[in-house]
Amino acid sequence: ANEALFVHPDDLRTAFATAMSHMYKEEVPLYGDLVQIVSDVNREVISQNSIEPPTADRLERLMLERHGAIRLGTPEELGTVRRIFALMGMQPVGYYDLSVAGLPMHATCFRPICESSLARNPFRIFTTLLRPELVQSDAARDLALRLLSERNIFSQQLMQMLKVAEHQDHRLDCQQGEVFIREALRTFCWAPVAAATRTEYEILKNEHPILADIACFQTCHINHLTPRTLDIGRAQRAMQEQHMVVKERIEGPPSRRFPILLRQTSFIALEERIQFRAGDGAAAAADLINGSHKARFGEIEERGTAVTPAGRALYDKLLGEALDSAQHLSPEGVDAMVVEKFRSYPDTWDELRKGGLVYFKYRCITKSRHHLVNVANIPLGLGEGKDLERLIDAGVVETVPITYEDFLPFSAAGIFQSNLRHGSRTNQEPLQSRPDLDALEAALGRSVVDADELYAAAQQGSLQSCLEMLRSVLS
Ligand code: OOG
Ligand code: NI
Repeated sequence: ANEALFVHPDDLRTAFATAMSHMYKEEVPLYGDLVQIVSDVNREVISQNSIEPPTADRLERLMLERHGAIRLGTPEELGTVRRIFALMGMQPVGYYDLSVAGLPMHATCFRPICESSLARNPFRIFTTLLRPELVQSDAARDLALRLLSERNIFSQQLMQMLKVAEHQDHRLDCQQGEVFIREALRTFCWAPVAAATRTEYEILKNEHPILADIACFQTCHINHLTPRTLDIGRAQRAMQEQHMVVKERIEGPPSRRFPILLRQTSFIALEERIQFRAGDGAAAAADLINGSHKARFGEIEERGTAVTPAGRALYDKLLGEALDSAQHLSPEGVDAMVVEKFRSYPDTWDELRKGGLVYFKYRCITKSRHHLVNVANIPLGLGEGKDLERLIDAGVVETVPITYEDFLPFSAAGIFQSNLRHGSRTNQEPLQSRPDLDALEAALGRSVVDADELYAAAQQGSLQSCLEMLRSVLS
């Protein structure tokens, strides 16, 4: 085969993400409005704050950047989805136990992991998998499993392309790439004719609304696509001005001078028309029965710096304390409590970095030997520890925050909850359960990547090349 004919996985991912965004705009026009709001806000922020966006990421990446979410029913579905995303350079990163929030599911995030791919397009898909063992009613569980066993969400041509790619060192040429994207979109599109009857749908929905969404349809529809905003407060106000029904609170940390992790909010899932299969006993079996379903919503997010395990422990502690003491408060009361508690989360770059709370990259910005030796007084035999602080103080080495590329399980749970109708078991009542990483990895057919290891390696790698650079200038 001619090497030059193969599409680079980064390009395949961008083509797929773009096609997905077009499809979702057609399906949910309000998503198009959201993208417009976010791009207007981003432009304003950039023009008001100087040319550079207030993030380490380039504007080009920012405009492309989206994450989406899908909900899968079976381990086999997850296994195939893993193969689909692998061709686009996306790997499963992290394990999210959603049972802590009363959801019978666990999740991972498919995303690129190497720095150059992340810089080109960090497209991510938050992917949940049903855990039938956490469904309490035997009848509902059996019904869900039967419906899932009867569906096939992957077209033959898609399966064919996966095989072809796997015989070509996991690559596709342009023409194959086009077929692949077209067929992959079918898996994630909206199919408003349910594979269930109204009664079956109701049984699942009464058990847990998420169960009806997972098991009653012939596709695993993408349920949102999220653009990244530079100012979530401003974007949220713009959403309200356009009369979108917006979730009551922004999830995640409060607004800060040095943003960490991610803040998210959404417009509430739309009530959409669907059709149910007529029951077997119905007179005219071909007739479809009108109904409606709520699953798809629009979300925006603001991303900050990735935090170390110590930074994460502090985040979890403060958020936990805030939510515990705010249990009976209004959404505004909860926000005020979160702001109050987070006063003890350092918010200067120096404290965050020296306290080992965030991940960042070292960048050498002086390459002149004269400057290093005579102006910055850097010793010729450069060591690591103290010298590094001196290099930073002298402006020879600069530190750049590393963007958080992942998700937050409690924010995800908050997003889920606000999109489920208020029903019996939906209000954060924890299920009796434990995480089950082994089961998720067995379904994937591989292990999940540890996000912390990626951030730590990026930080360490930048330190190494920075020191090598300085040593070579000084030698
Ligand atoms: C996924 C919700 C989680 C996020 O951004 O945390 C999520 C879902 O509703 O399927 O997308
Ligand atoms: Ni999301």
